[in-house]
Amino acid sequence: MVLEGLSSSLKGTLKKITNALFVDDKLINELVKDIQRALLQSDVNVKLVLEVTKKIKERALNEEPPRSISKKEHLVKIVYEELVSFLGTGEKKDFQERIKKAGKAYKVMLVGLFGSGKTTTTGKLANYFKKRGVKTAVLTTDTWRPAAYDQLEQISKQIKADFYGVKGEKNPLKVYKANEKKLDSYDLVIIDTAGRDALSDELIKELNELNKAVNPDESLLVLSADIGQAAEKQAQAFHETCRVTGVIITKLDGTAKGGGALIACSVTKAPVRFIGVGEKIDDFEEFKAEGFVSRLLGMGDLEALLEKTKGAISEEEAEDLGRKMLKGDFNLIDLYEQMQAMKKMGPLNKVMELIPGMSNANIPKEMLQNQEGKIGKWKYLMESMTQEELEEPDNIRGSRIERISKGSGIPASELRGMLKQYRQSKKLMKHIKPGASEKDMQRMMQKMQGKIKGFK
Ligand SMILES: Nc1nc2c(ncn2[C@@H]2O[C@H](COP(=O)(O)OP(=O)(O)OP(=O)(O)O)[C@@H](O)[C@H]2O)c(=O)[nH]1
Ligand SMILES: [Mg+2]
Repeated sequence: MVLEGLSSSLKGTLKKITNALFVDDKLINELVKDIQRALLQSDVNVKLVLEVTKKIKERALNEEPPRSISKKEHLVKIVYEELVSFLGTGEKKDFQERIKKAGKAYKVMLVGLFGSGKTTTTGKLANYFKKRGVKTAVLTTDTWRPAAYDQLEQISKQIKADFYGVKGEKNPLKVYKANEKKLDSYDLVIIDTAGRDALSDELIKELNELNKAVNPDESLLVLSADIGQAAEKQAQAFHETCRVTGVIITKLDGTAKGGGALIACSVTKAPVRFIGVGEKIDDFEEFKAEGFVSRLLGMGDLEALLEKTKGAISEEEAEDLGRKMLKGDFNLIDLYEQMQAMKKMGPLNKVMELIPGMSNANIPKEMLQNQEGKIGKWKYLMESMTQEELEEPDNIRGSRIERISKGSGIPASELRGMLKQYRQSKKLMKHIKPGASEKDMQRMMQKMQGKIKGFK
């Protein structure tokens, strides 16, 4: 996990919320202090830390939670949302979309300090887009470091990307001019540049000239996570030279200071687009604030789960099912429908990973796989039942079990399991009083789905 330290302190903080008896000012104050401490330890600038925690506090004290969630859940949601907006500043553009629309070679120039990871990232980025079917070339304009040419050539070979440069040439502008025509036939051209100190005039002058000649569609600033807060000054200086359109943070795998770098570059108003999380070519991810914060907080990919649930059952269907259950006429068909809805969300073990708290649950893989197979078997079993049996499963006993098992070709043990699960689900419903509120209903649905997943 990237930013292990920050993640574990934030998780600890959220646990405090879960364990608290109720939400009061004391809990909110404690929460805010904890988050401040966690962010400061991750080297985030004090001023920014105060800004984000002030927002969290204000919302926590003043906002009423929506009817569908509890106060505690609402508090977690506020923390999540504020951290996402904190990390996800700047305009997001769909890279691939822009490459497609450009109608000419889309030029991306990587700039940054010495050793920040530009050359490695040139390869990672090329690999990323090549895999997505984009015709990609890489060009080295690093004429300062003697081995720069060979380094990028080597990486390009490894990922089978077309490589351009002029060996021995000392002037980066000439290197670019010599290759300009050939590069026009690509969809995407990634240009590696020499490392420089953003605050050194001579190097900045050279970068400025190259930038004018290339006129890149994107200038991505490559920053190593270990510079922490110092990222801010560097980002600003690079931005003034060549209008930074996005940032790539590298080496997030190796430092506790990454929080500082991730946040500091927000001064450029350019979003973090990718992150490097290791030395290997595939240790590279597109950066999405929502997913990143969910992972930091240990909530699984909450957003992705919500997306998936949307496609699964419509609200009306869920309401229908809910009403039936309240009336107590929940039957096997409804149980089957519910299983079907869950199946639509994707492979169960994948769905589990996405459910908050579930990714850590020790559920054997085989059990989840069995669960998937089970739905298919249930279908056969149900096809061998009479309408009455489907509606009154409690009547399925003795010889009926044998008949259904024979008719469907599914072992009787499987049928007994299905009936057991039905009874468990039905028992859960008894906890609901007549006239139960929407909120009770939702809670129960959640519980029930939990039971179905944990089915033994
Ligand atoms: N752990 C880790 N190492 C990385 C990552 N990205 C790059 N590196 C390492 O950082 C070192 C420097 O990387 P380069 O790509 O050569 O950096 P550069 O910015 O091109 O360096 P100059 O051209 O000298 O300015 C290399 O040893 C890389 O393997 C990353 O995401 N994680
Ligand atoms: Mg380099």
